[in-house]
Amino acid sequence: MESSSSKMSHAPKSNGREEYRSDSEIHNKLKEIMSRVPGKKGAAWADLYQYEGFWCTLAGLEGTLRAQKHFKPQPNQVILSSFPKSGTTWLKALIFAIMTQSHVSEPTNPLLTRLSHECVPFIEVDFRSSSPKLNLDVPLVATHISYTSLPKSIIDSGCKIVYICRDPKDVFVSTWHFICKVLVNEEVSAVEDIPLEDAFEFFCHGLSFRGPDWGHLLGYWRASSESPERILFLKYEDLKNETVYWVKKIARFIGYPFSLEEEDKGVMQKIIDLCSFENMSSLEVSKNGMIWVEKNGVNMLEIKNNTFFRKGKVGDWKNHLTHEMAMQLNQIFEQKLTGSGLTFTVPLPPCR
Ligand code: PAP
Repeated sequence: MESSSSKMSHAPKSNGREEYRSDSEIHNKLKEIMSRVPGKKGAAWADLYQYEGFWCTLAGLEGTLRAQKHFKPQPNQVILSSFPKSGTTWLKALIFAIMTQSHVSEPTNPLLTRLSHECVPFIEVDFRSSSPKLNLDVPLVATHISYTSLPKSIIDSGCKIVYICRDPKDVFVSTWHFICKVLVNEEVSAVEDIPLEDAFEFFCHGLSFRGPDWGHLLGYWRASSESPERILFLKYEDLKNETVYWVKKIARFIGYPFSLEEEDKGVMQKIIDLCSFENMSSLEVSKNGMIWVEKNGVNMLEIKNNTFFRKGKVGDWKNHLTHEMAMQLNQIFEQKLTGSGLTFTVPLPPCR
């Protein structure tokens, strides 16, 4: 053990990041992270550890390191990236449908019977498994990994990345509901439930899964500003308000533009309707299906698919956060994003 650990500390560096040549080096790195950094529960469903400036569960970290080592993008690979609870489920469905648009009206369309998370794998989840099952038919994968920690193979390949972010107030509220629902599915729920106020404080300190949110979106924002032809930066609110415009833009960006004929046939509108919150959340698979995710090295977590469909609205934070909480989060983000050119400009309603 000691000798491989010392080998690991001499692992070659690439762009300042250690590269792990074997699974045992990854294992040792995880042990080092666990021992060096105190795990913190934070606004999450499991303990969080810090790696390259971001908080993550142990399972997520293992997947990240494995993806860094093993993931090789296909030619024409498209990567969907997001901070958790920013619109991933929706964007996965939209891009999957765009890339398979000729099947949009077919009853065998996978999106009708499978959650979009099953159609479009997360690389960090897939590479935790001993037999990764990436769908090679559609070169689309997703990730919650920060830009800093993306596999170097993705950066070097120059493949297209579509990033989605969301008003952090709605991200927080969505995250908190998700944690509560996930915990309710577990037997320990009653003991581990996190009060909204506590989760909020954690979130404001960046302590959430893949947090801090501001660091995550700034990483992609800056990379997108430097290489707009490689990274398309979207906001959930824009996609909600101007869906047609953004779906067209996404399709063109990833190299699957709608032809005039397809537009005339209403293919784009069919995709939008198929992936709408109303349609997706009412599908049998969304209402009654479930997926399993790995919680840590030994346990599996059962998540009901309906957990991924709550309200799907812009501004639901108003029903959960006080004016002071909203101000606090706004101020944190304003300060963190200063000078970046990125804003979340939705003004707060007057204090009641
Ligand atoms: P993930 O990071 O766990 O994959 P993600 O899909 O990014 O979650 O976020 C879930 C949010 O997207 C939920 O928001 P809410 O809690 O504020 O309601 C969910 O309702 C919303 N969502 C899921 N599907 C859609 C959709 N088709 N259209 C719009 N919003 C959606």
